Amino acid sequence: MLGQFRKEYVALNLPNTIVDANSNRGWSKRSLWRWWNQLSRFQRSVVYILILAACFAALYFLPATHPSWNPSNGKLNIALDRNHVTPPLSLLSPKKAQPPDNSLDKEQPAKEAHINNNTQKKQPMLDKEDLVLSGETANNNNVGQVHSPPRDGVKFSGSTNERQAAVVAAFRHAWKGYKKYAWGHDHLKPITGTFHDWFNLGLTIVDALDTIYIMGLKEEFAEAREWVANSLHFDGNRDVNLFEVTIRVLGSLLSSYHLSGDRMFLDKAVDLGTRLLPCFDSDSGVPYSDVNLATRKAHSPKWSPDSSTSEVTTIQLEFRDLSRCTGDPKFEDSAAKVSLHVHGLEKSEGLVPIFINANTGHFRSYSTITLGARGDSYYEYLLKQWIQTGQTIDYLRDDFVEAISGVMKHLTRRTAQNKYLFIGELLAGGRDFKPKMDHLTCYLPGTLALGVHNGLPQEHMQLAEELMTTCYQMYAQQPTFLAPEITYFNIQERTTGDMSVKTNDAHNLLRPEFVESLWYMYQITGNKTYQDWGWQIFQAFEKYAKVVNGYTSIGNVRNPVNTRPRDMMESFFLSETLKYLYLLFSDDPHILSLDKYVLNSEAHPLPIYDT
Ligand code: DMJ
Repeated sequence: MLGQFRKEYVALNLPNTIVDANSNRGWSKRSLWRWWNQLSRFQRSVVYILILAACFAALYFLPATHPSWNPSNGKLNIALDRNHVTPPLSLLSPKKAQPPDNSLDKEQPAKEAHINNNTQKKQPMLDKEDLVLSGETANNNNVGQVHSPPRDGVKFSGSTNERQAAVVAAFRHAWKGYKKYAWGHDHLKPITGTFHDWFNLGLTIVDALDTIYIMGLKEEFAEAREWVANSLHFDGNRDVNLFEVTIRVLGSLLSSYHLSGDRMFLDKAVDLGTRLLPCFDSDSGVPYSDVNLATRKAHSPKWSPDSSTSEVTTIQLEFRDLSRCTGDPKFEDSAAKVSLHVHGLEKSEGLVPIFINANTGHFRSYSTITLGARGDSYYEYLLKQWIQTGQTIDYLRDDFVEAISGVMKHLTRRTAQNKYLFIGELLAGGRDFKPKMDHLTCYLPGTLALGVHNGLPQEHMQLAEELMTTCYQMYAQQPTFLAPEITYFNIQERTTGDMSVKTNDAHNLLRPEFVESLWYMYQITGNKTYQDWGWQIFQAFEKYAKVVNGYTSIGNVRNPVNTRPRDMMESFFLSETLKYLYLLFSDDPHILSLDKYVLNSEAHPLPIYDT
């Protein structure tokens, strides 16, 4: 029996016997028929079974976009592969995006005239080899594509000069203190050698991940990765702020995924993103500010019925990227709708009030207009979303350009003495002008330069350069060479001094905005003065903020002999301030190319897509 079976098996080895590949001669129909007749019934049954099995295997393994047999209803289906779900780009098609009566289309020709023709629609973005596209390569857009980073990660050389090495040493010093006294907690309190928890998410570790990666600190990256993989959990019964957790945690996880190629970071990002989604379940789609990650219940801030405008409009880069990495459109859908909604609201020459109600979807009347706290990154994400999507969503660019015209017209003034240009605030729905500028506003010159780099009006660059001088003066005029949180400007004629600082505003939180702008300006202009300014500021941090166990925010920048240390090192010092300084001092001007990456509001680089 065994012998018979062996013989039959050999006789059924069709591919080798039917076609002689070398001679390219096949069997004739007759010989095939003769061969068939010589088979026993058993042998024929085996052939039938093999053919049937081959058919089933083909049906099973064919890509799901191909017609498939549905045994339950006996019909042919066209199934959608999960990796090929159409992302919500149709939602953002500029024509659909603009409500007819508020359409900017009418103004398009005038606006287009402001755009640099030579640089419009730049295309370099991510090189094809930088991206491994799973699924079919699509035509000219990202519909149906899922982006994956290079498997071995992006390569960085580590520090190449003394200034960079000094920044790395500062990072290590901060990291050492954090490890010793606050490991796994949100923030280090370096004076008392304790910690501070805000969301219980190990914020400093997570926020610093990509800085560590870019600096080439392998050991630190390994220990941080290990903590994220094993100890970062999102099921704690605690409210978190949607915006803060999105820019610091989601942004960093995604960035770390893109840079390192380590899928674990994406898995964590998906878990977190899913838990944040209930924020969008409001009547208007404008998100509530807070959510409990365990119960997934979202609500407005405890202190107000409204969300901050900058917060609800500074989550789109991250949620879009999460969709592009997973092929699941729900994240991008939810967040992009918010931008579209805000686009449709009435504004005053592109400028927005700082509060918006999640249920009604309306701005709070008479609230302040500012490029500082609660307003700032609304403008930043208009531009950066436009860049992230390959300059394909016109309304984002148009709203940005309109807003900057509004800023120039309504918010800028000059000091009486030295004619420094600054950006003030409008109170009571625009009735009163306040000559006050938050340090936060110093992000704007960098963002303007980024816009010009992408073809926006040259006059934005003049505004950027003037604001750089003013922001620099905000540092240089203090005896500590550190800027206060808020500066007031003197616009009355026949007065002396350009700026003043109130006691309650004299603190410095180790914020990044000015060094962020220095990096953009240096990258885009090549002017080394910006590097030198950054070096002066870095030295001031070394002198007045460095303590035995890390770096501390200080309470008074006006008094070098008593800076009143506040015993707090926020995660953005490692995530942003030190990262931007490190990038600023790089010998390689394209260490992080502005044509490949767009940095989120917390300095986490995300890829630029082509749509
Ligand atoms: C950071 O968390 C982000 O840059 C945010 O957009 C504004 N404030 C801080 C840093 O100052």
